[in-house]
Amino acid sequence: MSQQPNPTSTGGDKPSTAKAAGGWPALGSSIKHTLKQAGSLQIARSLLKVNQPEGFDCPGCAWPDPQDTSAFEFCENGAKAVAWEATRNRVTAAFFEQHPVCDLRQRSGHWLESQGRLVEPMRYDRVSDRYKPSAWGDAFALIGKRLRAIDNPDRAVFYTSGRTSNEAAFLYQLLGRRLGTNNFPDCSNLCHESSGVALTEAIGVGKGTVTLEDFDHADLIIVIGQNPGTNHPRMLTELQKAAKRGAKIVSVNPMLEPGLMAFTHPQHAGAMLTGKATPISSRYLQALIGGDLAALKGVCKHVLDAEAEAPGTVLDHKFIREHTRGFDAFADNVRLTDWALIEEQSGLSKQDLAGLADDYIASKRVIVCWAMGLTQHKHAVPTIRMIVNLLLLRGNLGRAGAGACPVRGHSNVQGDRTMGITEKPGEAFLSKLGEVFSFTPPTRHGMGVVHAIEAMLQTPGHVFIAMGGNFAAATPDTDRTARALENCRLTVQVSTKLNRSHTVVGEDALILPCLGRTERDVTSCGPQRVSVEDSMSMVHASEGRNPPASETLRSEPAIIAGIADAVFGGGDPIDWQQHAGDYSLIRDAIERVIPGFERFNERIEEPGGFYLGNSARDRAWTTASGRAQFVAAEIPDLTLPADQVRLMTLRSHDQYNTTVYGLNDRYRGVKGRRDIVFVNQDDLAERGLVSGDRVDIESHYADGVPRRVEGFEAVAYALPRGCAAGYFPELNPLVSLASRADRSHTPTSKFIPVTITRSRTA
Ligand SMILES: Nc1nc2c(c(=O)[nH]1)N[C@H]1C(S)=C(S)[C@@H](COP(=O)(O)OP(=O)(O)OC[C@H]3O[C@@H](n4cnc5c(=O)[nH]c(N)nc54)[C@H](O)[C@@H]3O)O[C@H]1N2
Ligand SMILES: Nc1nc2c(c(=O)[nH]1)N[C@H]1C(S)=C(S)[C@@H](COP(=O)(O)OP(=O)(O)OC[C@H]3O[C@@H](n4cnc5c(=O)[nH]c(N)nc54)[C@H](O)[C@@H]3O)O[C@H]1N2
Ligand SMILES: [Mo]
Repeated sequence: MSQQPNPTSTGGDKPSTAKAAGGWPALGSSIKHTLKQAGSLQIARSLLKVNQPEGFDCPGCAWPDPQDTSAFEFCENGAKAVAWEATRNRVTAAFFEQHPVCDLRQRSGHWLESQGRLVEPMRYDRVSDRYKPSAWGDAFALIGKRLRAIDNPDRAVFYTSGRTSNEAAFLYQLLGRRLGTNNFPDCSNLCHESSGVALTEAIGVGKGTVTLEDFDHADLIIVIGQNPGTNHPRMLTELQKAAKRGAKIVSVNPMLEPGLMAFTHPQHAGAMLTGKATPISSRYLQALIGGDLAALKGVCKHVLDAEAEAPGTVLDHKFIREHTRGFDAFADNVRLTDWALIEEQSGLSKQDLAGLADDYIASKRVIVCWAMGLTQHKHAVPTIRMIVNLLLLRGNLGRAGAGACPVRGHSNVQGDRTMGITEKPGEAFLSKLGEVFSFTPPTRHGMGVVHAIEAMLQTPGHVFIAMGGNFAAATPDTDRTARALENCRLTVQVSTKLNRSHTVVGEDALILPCLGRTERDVTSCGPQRVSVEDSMSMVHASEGRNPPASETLRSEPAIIAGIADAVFGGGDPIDWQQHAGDYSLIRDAIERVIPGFERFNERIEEPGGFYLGNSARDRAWTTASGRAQFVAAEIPDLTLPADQVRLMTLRSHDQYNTTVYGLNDRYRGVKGRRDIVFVNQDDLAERGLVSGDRVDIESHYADGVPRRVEGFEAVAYALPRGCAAGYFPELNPLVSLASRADRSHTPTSKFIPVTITRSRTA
């Protein structure tokens, strides 16, 4: 189904109120949030410091900052993230006295986080089923004891979420490897892992190849499987600028996302006063969920057909010859693929795909952006490789205004990987690390998220430490993951706010409260700052300005050093406390271990930071063949049994991952609830249901284990037949741990076969 940008729902009566993204309502709502959460003066001051050379990096998304940082380089959802951290509410020892864990377990994620900032270390007491205060020293001693007692270092699991700074991440991986394990599952495993795997195979580097400047030069920007209006609002500025100067923007998404259709810039008073929105997408292709591989292959087929009709005028033959391998096999495979199959499996007509192919051929410079709509699928890796195939056909890699742009999620998820937070570290990295710190790091690969959950399920006695995040809620198969955590000898959560993971405890459990990104971090050596890397490989400094939520809080590096001293007994050749006292020493070590960080301490002084570089951008292909690699991929058959539909789990406009700010999803027209499922109207009718009915949702996997959620409200929505959508994390209980993207092992959170039936509980 192809849609002209017409922001009304075609699927039903309910959320047909889709509006242009941005504008006054966006600004109004961020300010409301801000005032509700914190002292308004402090927040106003904080917001002025977001993404400024002298301020802190926005703890929201990983979209880069423009070089000319105007006074307000923040967006509605960035403002929410800042305000959420700066709340005046506190979770004190008295709170835990009042609320046993069995009570906390009954509360919603929204309620838990709304209680405010964690202020002191707490240890779980099984007898009273309550968290009780623990001195920092006692908490570290317990972790040290448990880590020393494990019979094998691979029984330790070090999870990382993507807000952790480069400095903390580097120290954290050093701790784990010094202990002897590469068990570093991280939120990347749940997020852009498929992009990393696909890009590394195809172009030798697992990161995006474009910089922000490229958006000023692109003639065509394809946004596929991403909802920037909600999740990367500052990207809309680039899309709007591009649209205004005549570049084409094509969206491929099963859901008609208002934020991809039109945009009003909240910082441009003119547009806001007149209410004039800039149309964004010039073409909107409503593919089937998981239909992107077929769709992209169809576009490639058109491009190859056009070349056959006018040889030498469409493909970049010189580029293909000099820079790539595998073209002939790829092209043969595409030619042999049937249009009927492409149309059936993508849900798009040959004509729709020809339109996109014509845009592609007419454009000199093309950028393709994507996010979770592609990565969290069984066929994610070949799908992303098909994006690269398409780009390679006309040399759209390593050229100004063109390239691959996986848009990252967490503000430092990319930096954490660069720092070595990975279960599969490279040999060069390990040997440098060993050389610089005089020890022998383990070379055995460790476990990513799903493998760690399986191991913890199977073998009791692991020690699980989480540097941020909300492991229990963000992972699939909620019940099994809970059992895996409960099987642990010790679970440790380093957190800023209370969340579901604190209610799922191992035999012993600790909550260690830490400073947030927005807060001042002063050690005995003076004020410290940290660094982060954005989605486009820019590394820059971040320095918190707000007073800490409590004097008791420690920084992440201080907590890591405390654990290290407790494990290694203080006599370790690595001086952990010294590093945690002076982050410039950590940066010196990073410079010695990781290429690209030469003169690190000096260069983060530069306003805007520095570019880490990307070999593929320079057309240096560090693949096995030394060339960029085309690959053929067969279109999978995604047909479901007649009674099933395919469900994707999404973010609302009022959440940051498992952090739920509020119960509205403004652009999609939803108010006051999250227990809903969006379904095509005809699919509802076929089941004797109408919008507003209560339904139960059950997923279906080969293991036959019943996984269901009950009493959700069905909402008719403009989705293709056979496609449904609902919110993450409420629907995570439906995702089987065994259902993963091929090769990247990313849980297939947007590829869930379900039946939707009238609720038994209604
Ligand atoms: N405000 C806010 N900002 C965020 C976050 C947040 O929760 N809140 N999270 C951060 C993180 S960690 C991440 S990873 C990013 C996530 O950013 P997104 O990837 O934009 O997030 P999702 O809500 O998961 O939305 C995925 C989009 O993909 C579409 N989609 C789903 N399946 C398919 C498919 O098969 N094909 C196609 N073509 N499209 C599909 C959905 O309709 C939806 O529009 O955002 C980051 N920024
Ligand atoms: N079904 C489904 N599941 C998904 C997804 C999906 O689209 N669908 N998306 C996946 C994706 S893309 C991601 S990235 C993961 C996210 O998974 P996580 O990164 O594990 O989860 P978050 O919700 O971002 O973590 C929120 C918690 O982090 C803590 N926190 C916040 N700031 C800080 C800080 O500065 N330091 C520390 N130490 N802690 C802090 C707070 O206590 C807060 O409660 O979820 C994944 N899970
Ligand atoms: Mo993410």
